[in-house]
Parts: sequence; C-alpha cells; structure tokens
Amino acid sequence: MTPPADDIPWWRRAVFYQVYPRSFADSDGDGVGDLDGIRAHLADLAWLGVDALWISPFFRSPMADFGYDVSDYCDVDPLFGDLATFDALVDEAHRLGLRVVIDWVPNHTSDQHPWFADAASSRDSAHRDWYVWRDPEPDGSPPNNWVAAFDLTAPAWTFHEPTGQWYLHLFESAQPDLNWDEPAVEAAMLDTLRFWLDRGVDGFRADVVHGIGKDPALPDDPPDTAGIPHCALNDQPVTHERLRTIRTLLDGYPGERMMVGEVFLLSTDAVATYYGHDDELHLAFNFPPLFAPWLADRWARCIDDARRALDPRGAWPTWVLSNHDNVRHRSRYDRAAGRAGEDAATTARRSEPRARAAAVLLLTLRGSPFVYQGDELGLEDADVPEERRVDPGGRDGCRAPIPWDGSPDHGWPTAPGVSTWLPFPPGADARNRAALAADPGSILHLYRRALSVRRATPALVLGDLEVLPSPDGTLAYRRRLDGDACTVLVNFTGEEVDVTAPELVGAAVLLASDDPAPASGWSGTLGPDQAVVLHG
Ligand code: TEU
Repeated sequence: MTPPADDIPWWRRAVFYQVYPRSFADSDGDGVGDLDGIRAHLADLAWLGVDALWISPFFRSPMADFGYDVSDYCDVDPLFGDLATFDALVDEAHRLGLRVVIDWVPNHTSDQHPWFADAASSRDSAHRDWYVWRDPEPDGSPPNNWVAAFDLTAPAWTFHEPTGQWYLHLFESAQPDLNWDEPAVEAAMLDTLRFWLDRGVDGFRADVVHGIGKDPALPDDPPDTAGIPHCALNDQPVTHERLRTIRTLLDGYPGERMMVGEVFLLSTDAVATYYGHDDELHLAFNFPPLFAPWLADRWARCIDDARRALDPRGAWPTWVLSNHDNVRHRSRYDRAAGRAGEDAATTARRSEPRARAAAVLLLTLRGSPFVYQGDELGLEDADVPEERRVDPGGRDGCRAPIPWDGSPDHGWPTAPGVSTWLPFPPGADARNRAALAADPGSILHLYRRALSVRRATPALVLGDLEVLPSPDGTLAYRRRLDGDACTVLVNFTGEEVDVTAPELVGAAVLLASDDPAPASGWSGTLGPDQAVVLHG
C-alpha cells in the first residue's frame, strides 16, 4: 500500500506557480510589478488551485539581468517593496494555504555587490578569491574557450584593466561567478539561505545551481561543443558535495523546506544525478520536455527518459512547459503547427486547443508541475518592438505583463507618460484575467478544473504511470494508485482520431480540454488537439 498522501512531502504533491514579479501585478503605478501587487492577487491563485508560488528574484539588484544579478541577497529591491512587504506576502500566502518558494542565485553576484567591489579593488583585497580571476594567456587572450550565455560569440571572461586579470562570468559581464572553492563563499551563501528560512520561506528555486562547482583547472570545453554556452556543459563532482551540505541545512529546519534546482544540462540522465540519493536537490527542473515540440512520439520519449533516469533513484520528476527564459509554449507549439499557406489568424485560432491539451498533459504527468504565470490565460509571447527590447538574452516576449482586465491599462494604472516596462501580450482586450474568469469555457477555467480534478484524484498526484499503446499522433497513459486508476489521452494532431480501446468507451470523463461539461460516457474519439482524462 502507498503511504497516505499526508506522509508524502508537500513538494511531491504540489503544483507550483511561477511568479515573475516585474510582470505579475503592480501596486504603485511605476509600470513594474512588485510584492504588494503579488499579495493583492494571492486570492486569485488560491482560487485557481495551485499549491505553491515560486517567485523570481526581488532582491537588491542593478537589474542588468532583471534581478538575476544580485547586489544584496538579504534585502528586497526598493522597486519591489521591502522586507516588511515580503513578510506580509508570506503571511498572507500561508494563510491561504499557499507555500512560498523564492529564487536563490548562488552561481554569480552582481558586479555591484560589495563583495565584487572589494574583490576588484586590488589583487590582494579580502574578497579577491571570492571570484574567479586568472592571468591572461601569453598573447593576452582569456584563460580558456568558455562561452557566456546570451551572446554565443562572447567569451565567459572579462578583462579587468585596473588589476590586469580576467574574471569569469557564465552570463553577463555584470554577473561575475562566485568562487565556491573559497570556503568563505560557501559559508556566506549558506547564511543567505538561513536568512530567508528564518523569515519563513518554504524553499528555494536555485538558479543554475550546477554551476557552483567548477573544474579548478578550468580546462577548455571540447571543440565539438562549440556554440554551446559553458553553463550548459558544466557538470562537476564537487557540486554534489556542496548540494549535500545545502540539503543537510534545509532538512535541519522544521516544516519540510525544499530546493528545486535549475540544472541547465541538456540530458535528463545528467539532471537526475543532482537528486543524489535523496540527499541533494529535492527536485530538479528537466528541460528536454520544455524544448520538445508538440509531437506525441517526442513526448513519449521524454516520459520514458524521465522514468529511466529518475525512478531507480527514487527521484521525483518535474514538468515545465514555459518560464521566463523561453518562448511561451503556446507560441512555440503554434509555430511548429504553422502549415504552408495558412494565415496567421487561422494558426492562432488553432493554437488555443493545443495550449489546452498541453495543460491537461502538464497537470496529469507523474511529477510536480510548474505553471508559468499567464499559462493559465493561454498567453502568447508579446511582439516586442525593437525600441522596447530590454533583455540581453532576447527573452522579453515571454515576460510581458499579465493583463488583468479589459480596460485600456489592463489593471496596470500608471502615471501619465509612464508605460509598463514591456508591452502586453497580443489580444489582451479579450484575453485577460477578468474576461476569462467570467467565461466558464475559458482556458483559465480549464486550468482550475484540471487542478481540482487532480486534487480529488490521488492517482493523478501520486500514482504510477504506464504508457499504453495508442494510435499514431496520440499519447495514452494510465495513472494508478492502489485500487484507483485513470487514463489520460492526448491527441497531438489537428485531426480527429478514433482510439480503438473498447474498455475505455463509455468511461466517465473526468476532464476534457475543450469542454467544460463533457458527456458522461466517453465516445472513443479524440477531437483535434483534444486531451481527456477518463476514470478507469
Ligand atoms: O537561467 C539559466 C540558463 O542557463 C538558461 O535559462 C539560459 O541560459 C538562458 O535563458 C538562455 O536564453 C537562469 C535564469 O533563469 C535566467 O533568467 C538568468 O538570466 C540566468 O540564470 C542567469 O542568472
């Protein structure tokens, strides 16, 4: 018998919702979202039925990477509020039964962090070894061939004229990498975890956490990896030791504190090792499914890869379709669907069914799903004109502000002459939270129904997963827990498909991606881009 659900840690049962604070909701009219804006909408998230929030960085930052360049880990940037605002947000979330997970950026700081300012002040400063400095090669070139993220033509090194050495940065030059081989760095960073644990957070999403261990010899990346940023290649044994220390710290706190790591490695097998043997990360993001196109056989492979890599370790999978770094899945699947000669409006009409079916897939696979803010509204990426682009990584489109209503400012009242930091996504006059909340047939209500079916069906939360044979272009899997089972069918094609499984015909339909009130007995036919959850 499976242990009762209450004995399973909350993060294995939870559906997480990612809040990107700049773009979620604004309380003070400066066109940038903030913590009070989040607090004002917590009840909406509780209504939706998610269990936990992951809030992207709100710490003091010069915003060269919109908060992923931290200049003080233990304070809130005034743009977002202050520590008291944060405490109020956590209290209110907890009161509503929502857990709060915050971002932790351990691989690098801002170049404006006092640690780096001191490190750069002289070669023998107290913090010099907190970062990774190397002499130039004899010809003056950088110490190795590592490539930074974002601009794949740029080295992961910047030459610091005043002290005559290069410093390492896997991202922007404004984000120098910390040197975790220096024990004082590890101690200081563990203190930043304690700071927020003491304030009551339920856990952390650890940014590029596989970066905290580097080969001290800093060898060149192999020539066959040319064009891949070093952050996608860095995979060192010492990181696992450091994660075990972090795990011990987290597990030493009462109340099941957790860490989900962003392990930006391109294979599920590599990601799996960062769970250790239940003594490293509690959860890790697995990106191959995020990069997979909307094709049944590709998804079957992702599911199989996750099972093969994670099950033997007892590691619990995660599923993510969208986040603040990638084109939203609705826009991606749309593009993949573009048929020769089809006009854009027709493609857009066809893409909502696909986003709906994807929601059912995301929320019924075995593992903890992560919903990115706006997924539940079926948002597409904003089309950001050249003059409004601000991100060094070209990721503005998926970071468009959430349209809360159909008014001209979409619930982001700004002073005259001030606009939201990015334009709204397409169709916000009709596709906004208020309009979709008023329409029981909307994708927002589909998410809410799916979350409620999930909560009421332990097999969907904790059950095992068996892939069943199904016609080409479709995926079928059964989730089973103790005596209970349900079957999920997803049609990845734009055509109707008959599923020749007599035992399923007539089964109770718990959820249909396209219909708020599906007929009680299943017909045996999947509509184009339709997903259903059947009992049995
Ligand atoms: O992202 C790390 C990362 O490796 C990728 O998401 C990827 O390199 C990038 O998006 C390529 O377009 C994390 C954060 O999620 C991201 O927002 C930060 O910019 C980055 O770390 C640096 O902190």
